[in-house]
Amino acid sequence: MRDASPQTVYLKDYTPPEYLIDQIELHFELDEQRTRVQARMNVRRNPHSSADSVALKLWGEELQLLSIAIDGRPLQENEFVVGDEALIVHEAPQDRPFELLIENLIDPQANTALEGLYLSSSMLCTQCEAQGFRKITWFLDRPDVMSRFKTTLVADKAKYPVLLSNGNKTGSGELENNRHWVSWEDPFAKPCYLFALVAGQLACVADQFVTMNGRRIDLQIFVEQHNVDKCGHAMQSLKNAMRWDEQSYGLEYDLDLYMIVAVDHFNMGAMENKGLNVFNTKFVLARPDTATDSDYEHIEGVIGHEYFHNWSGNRVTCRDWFQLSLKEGFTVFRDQQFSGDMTSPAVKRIEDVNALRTRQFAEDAGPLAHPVRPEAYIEINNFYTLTVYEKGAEVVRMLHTLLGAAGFRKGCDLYFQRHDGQAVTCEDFVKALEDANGVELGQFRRWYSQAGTPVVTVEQDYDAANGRLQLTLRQSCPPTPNQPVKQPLHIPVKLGLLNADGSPTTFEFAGERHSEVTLDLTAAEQSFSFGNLAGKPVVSLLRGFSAPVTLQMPRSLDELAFLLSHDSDTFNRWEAGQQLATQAIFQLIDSIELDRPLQLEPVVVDAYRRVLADAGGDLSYQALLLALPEESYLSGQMPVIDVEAVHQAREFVKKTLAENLTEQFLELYRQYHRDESGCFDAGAVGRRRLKNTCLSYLSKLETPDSHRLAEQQFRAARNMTDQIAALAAIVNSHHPDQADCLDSFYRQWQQEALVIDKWFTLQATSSMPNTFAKVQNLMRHPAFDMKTPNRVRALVGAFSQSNPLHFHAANGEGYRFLADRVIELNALNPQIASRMVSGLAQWRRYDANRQSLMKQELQRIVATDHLSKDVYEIASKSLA
Ligand code: 0A1
Ligand code: ZN
Repeated sequence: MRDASPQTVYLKDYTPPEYLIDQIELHFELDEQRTRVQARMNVRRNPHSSADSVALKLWGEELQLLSIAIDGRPLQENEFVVGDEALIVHEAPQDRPFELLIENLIDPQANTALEGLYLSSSMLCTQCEAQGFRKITWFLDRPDVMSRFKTTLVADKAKYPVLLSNGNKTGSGELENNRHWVSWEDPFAKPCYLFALVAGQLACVADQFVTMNGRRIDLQIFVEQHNVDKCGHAMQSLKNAMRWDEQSYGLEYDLDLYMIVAVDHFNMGAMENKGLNVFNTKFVLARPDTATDSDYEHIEGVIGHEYFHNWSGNRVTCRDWFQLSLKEGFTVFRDQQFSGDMTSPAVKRIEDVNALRTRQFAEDAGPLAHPVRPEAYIEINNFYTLTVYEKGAEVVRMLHTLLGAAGFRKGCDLYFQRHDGQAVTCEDFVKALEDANGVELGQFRRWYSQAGTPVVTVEQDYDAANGRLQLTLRQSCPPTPNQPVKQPLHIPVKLGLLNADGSPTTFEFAGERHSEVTLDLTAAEQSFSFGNLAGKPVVSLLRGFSAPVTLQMPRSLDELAFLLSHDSDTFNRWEAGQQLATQAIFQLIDSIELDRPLQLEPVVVDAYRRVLADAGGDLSYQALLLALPEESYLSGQMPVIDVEAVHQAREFVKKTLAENLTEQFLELYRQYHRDESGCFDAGAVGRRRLKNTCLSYLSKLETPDSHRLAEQQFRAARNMTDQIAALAAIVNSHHPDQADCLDSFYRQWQQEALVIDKWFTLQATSSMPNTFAKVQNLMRHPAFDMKTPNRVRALVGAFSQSNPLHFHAANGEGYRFLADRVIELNALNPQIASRMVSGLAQWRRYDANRQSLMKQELQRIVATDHLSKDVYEIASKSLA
C-alpha cells in the first residue's frame, strides 16, 4: 500500500509558471554524506501568468533546510512552510525582482535512487531529468523555467581533483585543508533538468573539433584511469556526430567545450546536460576485445543522440513533460538517420523496425498504452517509454516522408530559428513544418494524441482487360485505455509494383507515371487505382515501413519467397522473409497444439538456400535475412501466447534449416571466419555478423562437430563479438564444456564490469533446462549487486524480458521471483523497480493459469508498504 494516494498530473491543467528565475548562482561544498548547497536566485513574477496568488512554491525533496532569505533578510518561521515535496513562501515580493537565497544539506551517499546528486563508485555526479534538481535544492523545477547558471564547486583536492559543471570554466583556486574550488558559467539559459555537476578522480581523453565556421571546440571524455584505452570509438563518434549535424541540419555546436563523463551507476543510457553529458559507461567504453560490434553501434548511436539534443532539446526545449516526444522522438529520428548514414541505412532501418515491432507494439497493445504525447501521469519517469521515443521517432519520420527531405529540412530550419531559446510544444513543431512548406497537417496531428497501433488491411482487384489494379486499404485501431473509439489517421503508405519475372515496373497513378509512390491513406476505407500495367503485378506495400502500423495482407508462401528474392526495396525484401518464417512457424504451432508431427515446408528451405547462396554482397543485410523472427515478435501475433509452442516451433525451424543446409552454413562460416583482433569497419562487422549467424544455426545440430566449432571459436577469439557469439552458442546448446567455458570467461573478464554484465545476461537468457535455478544462484554471486542498474538489467531484466520460455514457467516461479525483486528494488531505486514490472504487465495475453499467477504477483506488489509512485503507477495500471 502506498502511504498517501498519489496525484495525477494532467496536460489539460497546464498553466504558465507564476514566477521566473532568470539567474541562479550555485555554490556546492561537496561531501559524500553532507553536501552543502547554496542557491542564490534572481526571481521575478512572470508577466505571462494570470494567477493572482502571492505565494511562491518551490519544489524540493529530501532536503534539509539551513537558511532562507529574500534580498538579504532571513525569513521568519511564519513566513514560509517546508513540506515533503515543496517549500512555500507565503508572500513573495510582487512589484520587483528579488533575490532568494537558500542554503540546504543533502546526503549523496544515501541516494540509491540515482536521481539528484549521488555517489557512483568514488565519483559524485548528478541526474536531474526529469525532476532530479528538486533533490539538490528548492527550485521551480519545470522545463519552461529557464535560467542562466553559475556554479562553484568546492571539494577535497585529493578525492575530487576534477570538478565539472555546465558551460565554460571561469576560475579555480586552492583553499585551506587540502580543498580547492572551480567555477563554471553556462551562457545559455536552460531548464534545471539540464544542470549537471561531476566530481572525482577522473582521467581525461581530449581532442578537438573545428566547426563549419572555423571555431575550435575542445572535446573531453572523462573516465576512470583504467578505462582511458576504451574511449577512442566514443570520441570518433562524437566528431562524426558534430560533422553530421552540420551537414544534415546546418546545426553547429555553440559552446567552446563539450564534455562527456562515463559513470558506472546510471538509470538510463545517457543524459544530454548542456556541455556536460553524463553517460552510462556501457555507451562510452569500447575496445575490440571487450565490446561487441553491436556495442560499437550503440555507442555511436547514443553519443549521436545526446549530441543532437544540444539543438533538439537544449536550445529548443519542452514546455512541459507531456511534450517529451518533442525532443525525444525528434532526437531518436536524428540519431537513426545518423547511424544509418555512418553504416548502412538498409540494415539500420530493419533493426529499428524490428525493435519497434517487438517491443513498442506490445506496449501499444497492453494496459500501459499511451499516446506519443501523453495526457496524464503519476510519475513522469514512467513516461520515458518506447512509445514516446521510438513511436515518436516514427511520427517524425512520417513527417519527413510526407514533406520530402528538402521540405522537412526547411521546416526544421524554421523550427530552430523560430523557437531558439524557448520551451515549446509538439504543436509548435508541426506548425513550423506546416508554415515552412505551406501545407496543412491537421489530421496528421492525431498521431500525437491517439494511442494504439493501427491495422491496415488490403484488398486487390486486378482488371486484366484494362491493365488496371485497384487497391482498397482499410484502417482501424483497437481501443486503448481511456480511448475506446479511434479516428482514422493520416498514414503514408509507400508502394511499388513488381512484374511476374521479379523486375520492378512503372505504373500510372493519378495521371502520372511512377516507379514508386506514397499513398495518403486518410479515410477508414480508401481505394487507389494504378494503370498502364502489362500484367498482374505483385504489390510491394508499406516500403521502408513507411508508417508504424500492422499491415495485414494475406500472401502465399510462394509469393513471399518471390518477394524475398526480388523486391528492390531492402526493407520489404527482409519483411517477406520474416513473414515467410512467421507463417511457417505458425503452421508448426498449430501442429504442436494438435499433436501432429512437425514438418517444414520445402519452399521455406529453398528460400533460405537462395539467401545463403547470394544476397547481393552486403553481409550484414544477408545475416538479417537469415535471422528468424524473435519469439517475442511471434508471441505478439498470437491471441493467447503459448510460450512453449512458440519456442519449440521456432527451434524446429532453426534446426531443420541447419540440418538441410549444413554444408551451405559451413561454407559461409569458413569463408568469412577470420582470426582477427576485431575492428569496427563495415567489412569486418558484416563478416562477423554473417559468420556468427551461421554458427548459431550450426550449433542447433548438437553434434560433436558443431560443439567443437563453437568451442574453437570461443577459445581462439581475439574480439568480443566472436567470443560472445561462440559462448552464446555454447550456453544455448547441450555443450559438454559449458560450465568450463563460462568459468574461464568469468576469470578472464572479472575486472571488466561491462563484460561481466554480458556473462550474467547470457546465462539469464539461456533456453536450456535449469536456467531458473542458475538465475537464483547468480543472485547470490559476489559480483551481483542490486544497487547497480546495469547488473540488475543484465540478470533480472534479461531473465524477465528476454527469456519468455523460463520466465513464463507454468508454475509461476518466474513471476514470484520478479515480484520479489521489484519489491526489493522499490526501496532502493524506484525507477529501476518500475521498469522491471513490465515483465508482468502483459498478463492478459497468456492462458488462464498464467494470468492468475501474474495478476497475483502484481497485486502483491501493489499491496507493498511504502510503494513508490513509480512502481504504483505501473503495477496498478497493469491491473486495471
Ligand atoms: N534524456 C535522456 C534520457 C534520460 C531520461 C531520464 C533520466 O533519468 C531519469 C536519464 C536520462 C536521453 O534521451 O538520452
Ligand atoms: Zn534523448
